[in-house]
Amino acid sequence: MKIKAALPLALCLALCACALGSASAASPSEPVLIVGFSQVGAESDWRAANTKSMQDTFTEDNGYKLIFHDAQQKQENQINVVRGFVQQEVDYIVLAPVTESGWATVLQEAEDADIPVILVDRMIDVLDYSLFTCWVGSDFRKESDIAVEWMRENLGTDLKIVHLQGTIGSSAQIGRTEGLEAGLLENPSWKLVSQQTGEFTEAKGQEIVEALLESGEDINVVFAENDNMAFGAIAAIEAAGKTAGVGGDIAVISFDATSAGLQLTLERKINFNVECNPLHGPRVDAIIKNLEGGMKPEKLTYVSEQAFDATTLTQAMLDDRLY
Ligand code: GZL
Repeated sequence: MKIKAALPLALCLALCACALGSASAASPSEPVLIVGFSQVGAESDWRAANTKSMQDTFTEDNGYKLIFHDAQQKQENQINVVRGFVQQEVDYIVLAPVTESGWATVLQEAEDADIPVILVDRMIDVLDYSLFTCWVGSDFRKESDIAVEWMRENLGTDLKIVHLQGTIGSSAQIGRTEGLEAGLLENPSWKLVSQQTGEFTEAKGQEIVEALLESGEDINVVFAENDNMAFGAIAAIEAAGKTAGVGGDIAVISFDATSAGLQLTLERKINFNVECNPLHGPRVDAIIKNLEGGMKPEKLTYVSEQAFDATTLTQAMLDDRLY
């Protein structure tokens, strides 16, 4: 049963309880909201932390039934599962879009079925913002500008950069690439040795850097658009008998600041790591509870994030972190 979020919460709860009847695991007075979540995949530590945050939040104890789907980084899988959520008449659809384009048709189907769509993490490129209720995620261009400014201040002028891009067409790749490309224009002494996508995976990051080192390319910086590609780059650098990180042959810049990424930053194998916070579960829970209460969420919500310099990072700082 679809209930307009504009109704007072008490009436929503009463109607939900009647509609769900004995099907709900919650007691009759507590509604169970069915949430369909289309996740990008399981390509990185960041993605695993994001999935865990959602699964830890959307539990029956918290009044939800979560239908989780891993799209294995394929947009067609996401479109198909969102269409399935519409047919199942879930109460909410949460979508972490793998790339920005191609969403208008299926989101129109959700809108026609009066099912709110909440976007998390990456953004979509649509003209009509009414196709989604709201978005919560990161400012990827800002993340990249922070990294580039740190490079300018700390790595000097003679930079020979390997750029490991994320999934082409994803907001994280678009924003982080724009930042580096702006930095290359502003710092003409910086040289882009190679720019390739590692699909946010460790294996492809390692493959790219291995091939470049074997070909004798002169490299002194790896700009990896996520931790897992940085992990692969570091493995390749060390396999080639070189050193990565602070005072090493090749400086490494990374994004995500996952626990594994910050451990390598603490070990000074990553010079600088920009956080991209994946803990969207509680944020989406708050949005849904506000919608159920008849409140209208902000259309776009950017999460606040920090950055970590290996030379000032401490174990205590790692101990305090949630992912
Ligand atoms: C960023 C997210 C990216 C991470 C990668 O918000 O979309 O996707 O940076 C992940 O680790 O694969």
